[in-house]
Amino acid sequence: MTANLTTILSSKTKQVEIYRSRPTVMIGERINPTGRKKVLAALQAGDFDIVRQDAISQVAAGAVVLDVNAGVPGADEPALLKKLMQMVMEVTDVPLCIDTADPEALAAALSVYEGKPLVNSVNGEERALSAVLPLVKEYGAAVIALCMDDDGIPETPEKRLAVAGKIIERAGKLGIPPEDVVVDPLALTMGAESNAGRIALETTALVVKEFGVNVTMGASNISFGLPDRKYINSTFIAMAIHAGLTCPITNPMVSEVMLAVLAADLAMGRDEYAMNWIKAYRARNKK
Ligand code: THG
Repeated sequence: MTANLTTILSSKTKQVEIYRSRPTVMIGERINPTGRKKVLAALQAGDFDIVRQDAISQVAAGAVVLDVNAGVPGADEPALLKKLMQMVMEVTDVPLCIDTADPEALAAALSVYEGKPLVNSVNGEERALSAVLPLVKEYGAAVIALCMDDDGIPETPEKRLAVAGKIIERAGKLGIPPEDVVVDPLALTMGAESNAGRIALETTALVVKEFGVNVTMGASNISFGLPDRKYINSTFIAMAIHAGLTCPITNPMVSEVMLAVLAADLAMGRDEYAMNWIKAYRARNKK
């Protein structure tokens, strides 16, 4: 059992600490045209209001970091990502999670970011490691390590653990400390593979035990294509928090999910005197 590590992210004015005995850090998923058709249509029409609105409303709902993805087919991703990030930084003051697979877009985004962002993401493919990790080091960022490599997504938790280990080691060689590597065990849709949830949960537990690093997940992926997603997502996220998840990328505006996170934090001893639970209760009942 390794000691739990603390990952620190920051914006110009705010610092966020990710640590296993502290409240779960919600990373808002909604600014993502690849994951949301409405955002895609708005961006294609040159309408950016939805981005500002999604930034403000996710923070109001409890997100303390915002994921920003600018994957619009045919668009100039470096320029668009920079623009979306600047827009989000104008209307909120939370740290950002830069969601791109394009190293050029990543470099552009890092150059305009003020603070310490979370780079989303690097994986174990040789090409990704050599393109992304030097940028992470240069800008002093933290990075999400996806448990997949040149051979694809491993089917067993042990093999995913090995990919995480490889990425942590490569990062270390460049001077990126393990606390700045946040592992993503990969939450895939359970509608297509009924073991997807279990594998993500078991990988999470192994990664925590072996490396003590923080763990993220695109936690809503799990229910793609299934009905009544909010019940699946809220149950799964509580289980993942028990396994060691510390900073899910998810939708804080789904109250079932937010309540499950608050209740799981309480059950895990991450909510001293139940302050967060009571605060959220009062906020709900004021309306
Ligand atoms: N790991 C990491 N980053 C990620 C993911 C991950 N980033 C992208 C994604 N996965 C997480 N983001 C989302 C965003 C939206 C949804 C799920 C994950 C989602 N969208 C609804 C849908 O598709 O049905 C909403 C659709 C809509 O409004 O149009 O569920 O795994 N590191």
